[in-house]
Amino acid sequence: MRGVKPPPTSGKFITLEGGEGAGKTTQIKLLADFLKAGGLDPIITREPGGSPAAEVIRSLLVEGAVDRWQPMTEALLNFAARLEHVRETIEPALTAGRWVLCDRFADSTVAYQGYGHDLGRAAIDELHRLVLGYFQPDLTVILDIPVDEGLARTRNREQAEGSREDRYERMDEGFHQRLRDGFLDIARRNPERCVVIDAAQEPETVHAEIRAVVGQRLKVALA
Ligand code: T5A
Repeated sequence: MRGVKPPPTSGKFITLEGGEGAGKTTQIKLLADFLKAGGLDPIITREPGGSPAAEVIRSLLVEGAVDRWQPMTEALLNFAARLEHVRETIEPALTAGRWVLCDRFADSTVAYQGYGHDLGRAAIDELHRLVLGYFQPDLTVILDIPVDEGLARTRNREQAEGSREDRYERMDEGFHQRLRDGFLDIARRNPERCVVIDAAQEPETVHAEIRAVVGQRLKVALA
């Protein structure tokens, strides 16, 4: 599959990216509801995970200590899960003409393992080409929020739900700042694919900006 370009599709592939607590899950649901109201039938999916085999790999990744794996092992596991996810879930949906809304994709490996864990962008890009060729989203929305605000949101949610901290939330502030800078760098390097949105705003304001960007970038008239 190396170097193979994706098949022609009529569906659209949109990814939402950002650091911890940026609001991706919240915004994907709002976008899906909006698209459904407009007559589309989008699927919502997520990474790591999104297909039966990829969910098995997710359980290895999201459980346990943050230093359970070498950073390169983590990158390899994320790409192994991603290959399953793309082949089993994303490509079939796109080929069937459906829109795919994905909570995190390959930019998260660039940001977390490449920038956060210092593997470097080039190593992750090389891995991407090896595993997925030139397959990329049609549009990537990067939800940008100051580190302390994003972490405060996730901690409030955990207190409200009584859930435990995500393993990456335990990393130091320098790590989270590298993530934020990494996502902004990805956006600068890929202006045709990526749009940065200020995620510190009210959820409805963020949603309205995402709707506008989807309409403009994908050249679709959305009610
Ligand atoms: N990872 C992933 C890698 O290291 N490498 C990779 O290649 C990939 C793909 C996945 C972890 O794996 C790492 C990154 C992650 O650490 P996960 O469990 O899937 O972990 O969790 P996350 O993707 O980090 O998602 P979260 O659920 O933690 O955050 P979201 O989805 O960005 O935020 P959301 O919508 O759940 O909102 C968080 C809280 O804030 C509130 C919400 O109600 C919620 O309580 N909120 C707002 N509050 C105020 N104003 C707004 N605008 C708000 N929007 C949301």
